[in-house]
Amino acid sequence: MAVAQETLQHLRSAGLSEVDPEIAELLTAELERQRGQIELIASENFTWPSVFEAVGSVPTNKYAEGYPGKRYYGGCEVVDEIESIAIERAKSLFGAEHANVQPHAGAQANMGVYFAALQPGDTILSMKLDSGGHLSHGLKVNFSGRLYTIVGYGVDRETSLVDYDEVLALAKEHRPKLIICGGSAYPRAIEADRFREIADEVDALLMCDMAHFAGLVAAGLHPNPMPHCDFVTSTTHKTLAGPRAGFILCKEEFAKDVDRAIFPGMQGGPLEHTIAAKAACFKIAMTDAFRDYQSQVRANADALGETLMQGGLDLLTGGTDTHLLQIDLRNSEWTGKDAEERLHEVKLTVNRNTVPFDERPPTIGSGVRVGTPAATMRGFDEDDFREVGTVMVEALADAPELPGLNARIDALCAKRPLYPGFRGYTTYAA
Ligand code: DSN
Repeated sequence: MAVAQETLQHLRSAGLSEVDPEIAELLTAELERQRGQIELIASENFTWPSVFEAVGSVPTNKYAEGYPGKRYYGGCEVVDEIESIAIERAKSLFGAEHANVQPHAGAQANMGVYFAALQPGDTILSMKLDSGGHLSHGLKVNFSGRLYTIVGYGVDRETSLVDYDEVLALAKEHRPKLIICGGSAYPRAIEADRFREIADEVDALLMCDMAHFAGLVAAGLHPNPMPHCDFVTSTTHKTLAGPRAGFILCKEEFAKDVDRAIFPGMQGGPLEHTIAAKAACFKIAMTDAFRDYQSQVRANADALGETLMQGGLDLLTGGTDTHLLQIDLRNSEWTGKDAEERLHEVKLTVNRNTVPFDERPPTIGSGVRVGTPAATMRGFDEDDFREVGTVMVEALADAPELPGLNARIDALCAKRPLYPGFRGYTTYAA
């Protein structure tokens, strides 16, 4: 069958569903997927409609290499204002002397700090991946592990908590130029003040990667690492609930180095539409409503943790101070991979994870990481999370009645609709 030739005139005004129905249908399918399951991946969230609007906005058309007032392109007067507002809001939200809001994602934020603070070959002391660190903190196959000498600290075998004596001993032995605290799968508060004492003893710089708990910091529910650190990096799309992106905070003395590291060091044109969305995200994060949301994220994490433990599952550290929990499956029949797949069957979306001293490879893992930010965003309260926890326990028991568990998750999803009123991507047209 002949496909009608698109006219330039039509393309100039047509919406996605007209131009590319295949992709529009898949976007709607993804919306329905998100609506029809319970999102428990600790690093994911459902962002605000206002953020969607900014991400889909006209600065996507604009090149703006450089920084506000110092660009390499004309026509930057409006995006200069947008980026300056985002910078000021980031500084004020976290009490930072300097902010760079251009990193495209968390890994780029971390890379920006390394490029600003280190030379290739310098030593970084960071948390091992299986203890809760992140691949951009020094995994061998990541740029961080390839460019720098990495020394990893772990957690205590009994408590699964950071062993500060070990961190100090390793710092004294290896004299790192940079110490990193924070990670992706550590359920307890990051004590940046204690890391600062260690960094001072060995004259090291200190960076905190607060990507996971930045929203809790903004809400005053997790200690702010900024007063103790030279650099703080973050994403904006996890607990912060903003666009998929990153940013760096630092002391003024490192401002120029950080800015130069990001541009021209490693990125070209900043994504000013995403920076507009970051500005909106920071504004929302300053409100009482956001504090209420984060308080509910925390309360829900405690309710879920208690339910899982009452149901016989082990949690690393026996609970959480944050939005995330690590289920330790080593005393069960389950691997992380199998548990992830079983939970998927009852529409609970999680990710497998290694646990400290894991003998299984990361592709299998002996843990499952869960978090409460996304479901809390659609209105889940403690009772809802107790029901989620009960379904998880039953799904991981012997011979579960899967259709019944599925029906219970369907009921929760119907009770707490995601983006009610949003009809998907089939009616958008200019
Ligand atoms: N930050 C990671 C996570 O926590 O899922 C992804 O790289």
